Amino acid sequence: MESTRGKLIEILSNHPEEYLSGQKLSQQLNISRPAVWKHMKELEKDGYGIEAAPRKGYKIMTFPDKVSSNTLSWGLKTRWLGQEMIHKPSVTSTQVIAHQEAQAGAVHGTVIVADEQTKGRGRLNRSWHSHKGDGVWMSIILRPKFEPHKSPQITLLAATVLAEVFKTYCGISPQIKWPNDLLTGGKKLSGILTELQAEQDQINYIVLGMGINVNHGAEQFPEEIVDQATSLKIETGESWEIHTLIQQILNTFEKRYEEFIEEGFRSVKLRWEAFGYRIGEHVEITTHQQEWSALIMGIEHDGALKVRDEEGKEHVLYSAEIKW
Ligand code: BT5
Repeated sequence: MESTRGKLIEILSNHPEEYLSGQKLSQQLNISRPAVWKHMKELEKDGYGIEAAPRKGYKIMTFPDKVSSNTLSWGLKTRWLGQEMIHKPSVTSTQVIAHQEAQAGAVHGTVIVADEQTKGRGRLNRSWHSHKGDGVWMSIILRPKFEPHKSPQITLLAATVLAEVFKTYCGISPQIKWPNDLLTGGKKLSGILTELQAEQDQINYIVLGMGINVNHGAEQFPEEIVDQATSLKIETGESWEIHTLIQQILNTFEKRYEEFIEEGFRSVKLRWEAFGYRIGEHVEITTHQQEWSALIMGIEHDGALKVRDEEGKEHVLYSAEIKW
């Protein structure tokens, strides 16, 4: 993060054992000493523990476990994703804010994060429960140059990114239920919602929403989903810092998105199938409100679901619901 406060935190954290004088900091940052003091107060508001010792200077004592646009940005290793970071304590849905921001011209890679959503949404007008402070409720604005028909591939890409982070960073073994559910232990840990604003052959923007249950105990889930929902804490027995988890996701997403743009869906497909839910098994599927049995074969080169019905006939599905 290139802002003055970002530089200040970088200097302080590079000198964990030392007091740095207000004068030295003001010279390094090219700002006045009162301005240094003001930034320190802002850092304290963000949850940083700063010790100010007379005649010695400032020293950082503790880092915050708090989500703010500052804590989300510090330490983020991306080049474009999340360089514009919007954090809100409470929103109806980060998707709604993202659409507003995108329509007002927000740049590719803008990220919107909320502590709470009062009207979080899933697909097909379903709702998404977003308990305050316990999860990742985030939307990313993308402005890709590819054709609109490829946009569902972004959902699958996002699912592989989350699966990769859950596996490598949190040490769990997630599965991806086509197209947008992340499951672990047979329960839903995370959901993805991709919304598109496009003309016939051109995407204006995509809003990619990700919801992850992080520090919920079972008692935080409403009754209607408690049997089917889980959280990282339930699965691992540990609490997770939300802003650090978001940074892991953004760092990984930027890398995988760039690979996808350069190499196409091939790299996503391989990774997706490695995490695919019940590949090679018989499941119940709903398409156009009809339920039928099928064997999941995998996904097509474009991300569609490939199944074989009971008569042995193969189908390529662009819209379907797999029953758990
Ligand atoms: C999804 O829809 O799974 C997409 C969820 C996307 C949520 C993110 S949060 C940030 C951004 N802002 C939003 O407003 N949305 C996005 P779908 O596949 O339709 O699944 C919805 C169903 O999952 C619901 O009908 C419930 O059965 C179940 N559900 C709702 N909340 C849940 C939760 N927190 N954990 C697990 N399952 C949940």
